[in-house]
Amino acid sequence: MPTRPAILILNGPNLNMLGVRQPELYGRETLGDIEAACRERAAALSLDVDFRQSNGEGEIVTWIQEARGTADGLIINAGAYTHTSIAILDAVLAAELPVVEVHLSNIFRRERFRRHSMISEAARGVICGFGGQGYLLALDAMARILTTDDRQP
Ligand code: CA2
Repeated sequence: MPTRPAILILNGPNLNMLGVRQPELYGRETLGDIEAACRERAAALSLDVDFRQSNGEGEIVTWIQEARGTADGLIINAGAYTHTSIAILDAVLAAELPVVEVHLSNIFRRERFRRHSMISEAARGVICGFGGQGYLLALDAMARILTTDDRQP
């Protein structure tokens, strides 16, 4: 049986607090709830999912480096590092994988500093403002990217 495409889903700092604090901003779903929903959607799309969270920029960079050659696609919500991290941008560019960037909140209707993402220039697309559903939309988009011939980052 052919192996299923492997999708790495990375979550950045403080996203482990989802559903615990600030539900008015980020909703009541926990990161565990989002992971479970991703696993269900991935199974329906015949994708394998590796779902991780880290508060450390270096750890995220290392995971992205390791994804080169082991994963077929990357879905990333880098949290606040989205707006600051050249290191994560460089890692994503070097990974040469299709990337979908996700944000729970609509970063364009919040503080001005959230409107710029370092990562977007390396992403095939960006989904924001739909809460946890955004991850499922990202998986749908990734499945389509991987089933067309257009696998370039
Ligand atoms: O909207 C998103 O997904 C963000 O990536 C979330 C980040 C924020 O810095 C970005 O600008 C947009 C923050 C994640 C913090 O999540 C928390 C959840 C509950 C309680 C506290 C923080």
